[in-house]
Amino acid sequence: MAKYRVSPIAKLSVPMPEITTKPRTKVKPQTERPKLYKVILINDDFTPREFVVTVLKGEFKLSEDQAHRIMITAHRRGVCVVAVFTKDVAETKATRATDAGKAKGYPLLFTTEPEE
Ligand code: TYC
Repeated sequence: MAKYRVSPIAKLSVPMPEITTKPRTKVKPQTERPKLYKVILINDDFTPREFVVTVLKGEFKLSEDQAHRIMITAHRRGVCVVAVFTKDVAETKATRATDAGKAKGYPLLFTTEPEE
């Protein structure tokens, strides 16, 4: 009667390492916020104050009072942030507002710059 032999595979088998996994605590936000851009009003010596106010009200949907404050700030300090928007909207509004001045022969200028 043949004796059983221990299989060479069984002799070589090693215990499975115990793998522990740490649950993830930090999760990536599902929706990234779009970068915002400031529309900036630049002062000049020629555009009439009332025209600047009219453009601000028309293009940026500001009240008479808000538009007047922004115009006066740019007039006194040289520049004033009008509002912040996504890049496309900021650039479109700055261009349209600048073109409104150009159409009347004024050097009125609106620029855009990214928020920190
Ligand atoms: N400085 C202009 C004036 O005295 C008025 C003005 C204000 C023009 C703000 C541009 O961004 C401006 N008529």
